[in-house]
Amino acid sequence: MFNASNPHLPGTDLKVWLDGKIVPMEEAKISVFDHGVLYGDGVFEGIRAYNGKVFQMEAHMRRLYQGAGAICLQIPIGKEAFEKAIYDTLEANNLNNAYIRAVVTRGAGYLGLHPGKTANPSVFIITAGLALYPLELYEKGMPIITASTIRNHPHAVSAQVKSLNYLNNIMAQIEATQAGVVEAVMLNHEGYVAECTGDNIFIVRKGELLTPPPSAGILEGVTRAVVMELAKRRGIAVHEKNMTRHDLYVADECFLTGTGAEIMPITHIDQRQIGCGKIGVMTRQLLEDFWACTKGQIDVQV
Ligand code: PXG
Repeated sequence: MFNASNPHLPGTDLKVWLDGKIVPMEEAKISVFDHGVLYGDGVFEGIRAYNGKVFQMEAHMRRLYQGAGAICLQIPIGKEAFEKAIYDTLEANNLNNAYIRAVVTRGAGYLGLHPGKTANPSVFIITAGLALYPLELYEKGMPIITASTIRNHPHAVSAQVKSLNYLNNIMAQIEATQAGVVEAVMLNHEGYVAECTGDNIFIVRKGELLTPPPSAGILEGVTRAVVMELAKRRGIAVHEKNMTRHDLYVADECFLTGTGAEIMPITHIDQRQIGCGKIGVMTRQLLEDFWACTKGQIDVQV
């Protein structure tokens, strides 16, 4: 597991916040009877800190608490205490630029689906160094495929709930890996474009920005919301619109957004070249604006 190129991946001395205590990673353990493990019953957030500041903390906390509420899971601490716990964990690990994983599980109980079989929800927070995409990818862009695995049906558990069950997306991620790429577009049950396994998708068409609507069954990404706001501030029209795979193939530009990827230009989809085959003009503008946001030079709260 040890990764010498990233000193904060497992194998080192990470400290983890677990149910109110900061403990060495070896001691950060949860029960095999935790319903998060047995049933994927719980919610999580993937967040980033830039220069010691948690990016879009409020939006991530809102999504976490709303997601928990939607699955009748009472997070045992309040938002303020949660935010403090995140900063305490960053400090304990001496991290300014980090990936933050906040997880709430239904807690340990006994076998059987019913949440009444659990006692107390568990909360843990992992902060780690980032395994970033190589910088040149932000210039060159990357290829993706469309997966045959469809996104969860929007009338099943909402994609807004960032639940601990990501199996559908993992199946699509496996398809991506097998095709030799790092991301895959998932269509929804109607064949419209939904999103990638851990990123939202945008295209540029005739100078306008298009992205699938929440009704397509997507997670409304925090990065997506920031990018939509940045585009509006540049006077770029943004439309939430159902798109087919064909719309992607003939787009002028395409990019993905996500906490890990930030804004990633897409050059090929299913081996069709998109636009000029490298980062497009509008994608570059938005990426520069986004990086200015992460540096605190542009203030956007979503
Ligand atoms: N769609 C899905 C299905 C996601 O899981 C996004 C879009 C982008 O949302 P944000 O809010 O990040 O702009 C996500 C986010 C991880 C990890 O470790 C996953 C995400 C984010 C951060 C880390 O797997 N998914």
